Amino acid sequence: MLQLRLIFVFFDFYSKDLRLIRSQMGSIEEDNIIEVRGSGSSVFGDAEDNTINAYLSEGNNRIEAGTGDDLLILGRGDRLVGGDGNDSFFAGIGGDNEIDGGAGADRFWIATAQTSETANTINDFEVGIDVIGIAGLGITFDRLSLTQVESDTAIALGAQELATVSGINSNSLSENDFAFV
Ligand SMILES: [Ca+2]
Ligand SMILES: [Ca+2]
Ligand SMILES: [Ca+2]
Ligand SMILES: [Ca+2]
Repeated sequence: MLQLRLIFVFFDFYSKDLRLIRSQMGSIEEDNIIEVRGSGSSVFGDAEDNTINAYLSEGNNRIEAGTGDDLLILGRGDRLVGGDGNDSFFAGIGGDNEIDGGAGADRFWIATAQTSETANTINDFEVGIDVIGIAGLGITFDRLSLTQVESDTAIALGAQELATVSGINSNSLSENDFAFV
């Protein structure tokens, strides 16, 4: 119960604009919430729809959500794998996470009302299947800059780098690959 409340407080704190996300979360049973703290842990979800909260992580954790439509709240400096299913990742304050969505239509919320201190990296973005989300910033696609950096695309808002999309040419990303709430 405490963990569930923590997540709700997290989203309330972040933005009233996240009502949609919060209402989706209301259906998640509290015994499916896994909290990740500290560093150096390996954490595994199961075949159910898990909520994994790494907001208080101190880095170097490996988190695998497994099969199911999982929801992962990112902390700082972790490796996260969504696995099969339509998974959602929510960036927190820290950033510097390395993310694999895995199979399925995954949503990478790279900004949630505020931006991470360090850009997160998306390893396996699939154009036309996965979506990059910007929540609660009140901006539209034309405010973002997409810059080719070697074989990757860096997504920035002004001077603030939000995410690196590995192995994706900046020309192959368009507004269709983004969601704004
Ligand atoms: Ca799972
Ligand atoms: Ca999954
Ligand atoms: Ca997935
Ligand atoms: Ca995917």
